Amino acid sequence: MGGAYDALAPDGGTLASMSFNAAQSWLADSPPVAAARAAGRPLVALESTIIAHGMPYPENVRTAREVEALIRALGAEPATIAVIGGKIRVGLSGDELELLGRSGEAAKVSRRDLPAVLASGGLGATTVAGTMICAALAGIEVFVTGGIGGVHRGAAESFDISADLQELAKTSVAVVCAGAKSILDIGLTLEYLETHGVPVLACEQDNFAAFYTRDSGFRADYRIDDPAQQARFIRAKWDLGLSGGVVLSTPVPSEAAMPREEIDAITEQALDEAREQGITGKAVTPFLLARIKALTGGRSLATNIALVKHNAEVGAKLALALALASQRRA
Ligand code: PSU
Ligand code: MN
Repeated sequence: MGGAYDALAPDGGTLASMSFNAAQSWLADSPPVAAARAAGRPLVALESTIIAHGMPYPENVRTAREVEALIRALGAEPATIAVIGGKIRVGLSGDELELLGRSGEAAKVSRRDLPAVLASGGLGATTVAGTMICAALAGIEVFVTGGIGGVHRGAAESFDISADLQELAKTSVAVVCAGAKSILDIGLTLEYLETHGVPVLACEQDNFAAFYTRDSGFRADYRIDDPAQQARFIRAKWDLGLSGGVVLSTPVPSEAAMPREEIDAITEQALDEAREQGITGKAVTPFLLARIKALTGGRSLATNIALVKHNAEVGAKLALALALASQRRA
């Protein structure tokens, strides 16, 4: 920003700095997150849709706490993000996790929904897109989730493409995930990311992961196993001003993966049911997740928990490596 816009800002600041400060008035760090910042400890963002809409109570809250503990044990500080009482909360207390996990009333908050839930003072669980926006505003570079949203099967008709992909195209946060679920068209999801210049990195294997199973059948763009090298890749991108996200895919641990044929059949059935019942819009993904959970007799939940924990370890190591890379340069 500059030129004529400068005249609009008080105190000689630019309009850009003014809007940054205005954004900060909507954010609130938890005491542990504030302490980590003061101590220079790296932060790892976590989403809350997975807690409010992705898993049942009480496993959701227990998992959220265990994931936070894993990140802390590796020397980073977890910052679970949600909208509560008119603020974007960066880091949640045990009571706040409990509220999100059991109220059943949290809105699913993507880019479109963030102003509505903030302005109304309501309760909101942030999606991958919503969490990326909040993480970037909070200065957090690494965000751990389960699976990213993507291009839905049949999107040529339905136009259903997750806002997560648009966000990856523009917001500079590294997103650690176990790939994308096969409820999506994974091939088209990767095409979309390529068009928008979003690099897809894989670690532990060459291929992009498929959430409940390790292998989507599609190659990731680059395989980088070493966190220091992952950090170097990400620094190079952002140093060049190539804004936007980076996807880091890591597969579910073998012992927790589900049999491919079983999950494929169940996914087809859930997709048929969604079509028959006319489910559309933001309800599609939660509907499919809930049906898959029911149709696997809850076994998919154990897989889901295992992959999120594994992602948390990969994300914490990346956050530490990024912090180290910045220190070396300073
Ligand atoms: N994929 C999963 N589990 C999830 C989600 C996606 O395997 O819980 C959630 C994430 O919060 C993601 C959102 O950002 O669903 C995508 O929803 P939609 O397809 O409506 O954009
Ligand atoms: Mn959608």
